[in-house]
This record gives sequence, C-alpha cells and structure tokens, in this order.
Amino acid sequence: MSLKLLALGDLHIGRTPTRLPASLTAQAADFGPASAWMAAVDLAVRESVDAVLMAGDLVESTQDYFEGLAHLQRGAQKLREHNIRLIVITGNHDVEVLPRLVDELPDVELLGRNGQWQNTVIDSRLTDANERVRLWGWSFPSRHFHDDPLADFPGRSGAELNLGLLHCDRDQPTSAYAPVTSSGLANAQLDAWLLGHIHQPDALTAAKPFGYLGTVSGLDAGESGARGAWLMVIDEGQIAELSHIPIAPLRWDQITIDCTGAEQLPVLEGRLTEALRELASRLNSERVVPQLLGLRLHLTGETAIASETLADLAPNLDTALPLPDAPHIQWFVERQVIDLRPAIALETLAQRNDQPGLLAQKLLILQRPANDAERDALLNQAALHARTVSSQGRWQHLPGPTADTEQLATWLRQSAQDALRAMLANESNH
Ligand SMILES: [Mn+2]
Repeated sequence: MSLKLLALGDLHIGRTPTRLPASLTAQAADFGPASAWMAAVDLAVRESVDAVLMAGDLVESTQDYFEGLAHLQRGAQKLREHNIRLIVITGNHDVEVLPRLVDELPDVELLGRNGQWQNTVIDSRLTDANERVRLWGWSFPSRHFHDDPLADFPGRSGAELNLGLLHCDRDQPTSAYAPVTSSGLANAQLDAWLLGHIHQPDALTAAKPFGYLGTVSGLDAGESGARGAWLMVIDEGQIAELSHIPIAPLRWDQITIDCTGAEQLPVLEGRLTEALRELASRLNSERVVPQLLGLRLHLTGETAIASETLADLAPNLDTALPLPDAPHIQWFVERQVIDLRPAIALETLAQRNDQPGLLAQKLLILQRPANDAERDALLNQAALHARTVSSQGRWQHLPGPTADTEQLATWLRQSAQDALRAMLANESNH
C-alpha cells in the first residue's frame, strides 16, 4: 500500500492567457490557471492522493484576492470532501495575499509562515498502509528576500522520508528571490526538493527528485511544451514514482516545417498537415490532453516561395480549428516565424554586384562564428542603429530590455532572408 502526493509548481491564479484567437478571447479564463487548478484537483481526487502540495506563487498578485479566494475555496472544499490535505507555501508573488486567503480558508495549510522553517507529517489515509513522509516548507516573508533560506534550515528529522517544498532562485547568487545553491540543496540531505519560482519544469524522476516543478499551465507562448502536475508515489519508504502529468487546458507548442523544395502552397499545406498529425498522435498517447493548442510555426529550409504564399499557409488567425486525427483538441497559429534561405546558394549570389549580391554577402558574414571581426563590426553597426531608434521618445515606453547581440543577429538574418527572397521572386517574374 502506498502514499501518493500531487505536487504543483507556479499556478499564478489571476493571469489570463493572451494571444488567443478573437473567437476565444471571451472565454480566455477557461484556458488559464484557474482551469488548470480545477483539473489538478480532479486529478488528485481521481488518483486518490493523500495530499496536494503547492510550491508558491499560487496567486499572481495582491490585486487578485477575490479571484484567489473563489478558486482556492472551490478546490480546497473538493479536496476536503475526499479527505485530501492541501499544503502550500508562499512565493514572492503571493507573499501578501496567500496568508490572508489561508486565514479565510481553514482547509488550506500554510507551511513555514514568515520565513520560519516548519514541517508536517503526512500519513497515508489508508489505515493499513503504514506509509508516512515528513514535509518541510518555508514561506516568503517579504516580496524580496536576498538571503539563502537554507542558512537556517534545521536539518532532517525522523526515520521517514523527508521532502522539501521551497520557492527559491537556484544558482543565482545575486537574486532578490531567495537565492539557494544546488550544493546547498544537496547538503540539506533531504530525499526530494520540490521547487517553485522558475517556470520551466526540470526533468524530475523518482531517482532524481530535486528541482523545479514548473508552471501548471503555460502562462504565455514562451512557456511551451507540456505543463501540469507531478504525481509522487511512495512505497515502502521509497519514492517509487515521480511523473509529470500534463493537465493544462491550453498548451503552447512549436512546429518546425522544413520548406526545402516547396514552392507551391499545396506542398506546404501537405507538410503542415503531416506535422499536425504527428503532434496529434503524440497527444493521443497522453493521459490528459489539452483542449486548445497554440502553435508557433517555424518555417525553415531553402525555398523560393513568395511571402504572400506563406501568409496563406497559416489558417485564419481569428479562429481555432479541430486538430486532424484529434478533433477534440482545437488548434490555432499563434505566430509564424519565417527563417528561410533562398534556393540559390548564397555563395553564388554573393558573386553578384547588385543588391541581392550585396545582401547575400552580408548574410554570409552573419553566418560566421561569433567572434569574427567583420561579423562583430556588422552587429555593432546594427546595435548602434537599434539604440538610436529605441532612444527616440515615441519608442521609450515600450517594455523589455534592449536586444542582445545574438537576438540582433537573428533579426538581421530573418529580415535579410525575407528581403532576398522578395528580390529574387521579383527577378523571376520578369
Ligand atoms: Mn516566484
């Protein structure tokens, strides 16, 4: 007889997915964190786990108090009805709001309030099971915390498995979000560390249960791939299983299509269909499938195809469509990334003295290794230009840092390839 836990990373109730097709924006909340949370609760009930553990940042911000209250209460009540414990810690986002919510919700247990390490023993609900674990937790005491919370970790205790639940920034010594080190985590001698804060999940296994749980649902297109909850099974005092179960209702993903040799729309459509069917067959083998897929189409390879034809490839961005071979999943194109090279070899083009020739020469320079002097000079010129533009008054309010050199190189390459294809298409029309 075993003990089962369901561990969830950053949930961020209060966030709503953006970049959805126009026809779905009114229902955006159905595809966000609150839906992922209820899916996690259903999974906990279905798997008959003993406790649900949450590693901080359950709620996006202090402004989301009522949204947090409604959803946490609904989930906590359902877990309570099934005699499943709900144990949480605060992260930097919900440091203020989560303790207030917990005070309103007697079914939720907050561990390590105010940055004080605390532990609780979780016993298997099955009386004949005889399995137990000790769970350690530490909650953010303030929005920023510059010290290593492991510095005053009291150390493991008891003969049972000792697990840790912590919201922290690993191996980022100057972080304002509870910096810890990998060696510090290892030196604590626990049997598992279930971490929150970083949104990309680590590849955790029963043999290596130390790392980030990741977001429960992808909060934007940058958080691509399977997102969900982690099921941990403890059997005879050992971690027997630790598996990732994708439960997010919306999944962001990428499809790369090699367009080499494809110059007509039907050929490209055939390749996209093939890629969608592969994706469908992969998804059909999963335990829980997403309802909605937001896809970034990455077009690569060598082709003389016209940009207008490429624009026709992505289905209408205002709607979502049933996925071939998996019609219960809707898909839409979030964005097309065009990274195509002309079908003519750049070296041949670069022999020419006209505009395509000059552009081909620049592209060849861009392809050189990162420390090449001519490449550096080209990128410095681009960086200077970018700085001049971004310091103009009308662009100054745009958020985000200035692009780094490699980002600039990517933009230059993509726009030069685009321009080159347009020039060559124009030539062949004459
Ligand atoms: Mn965080």
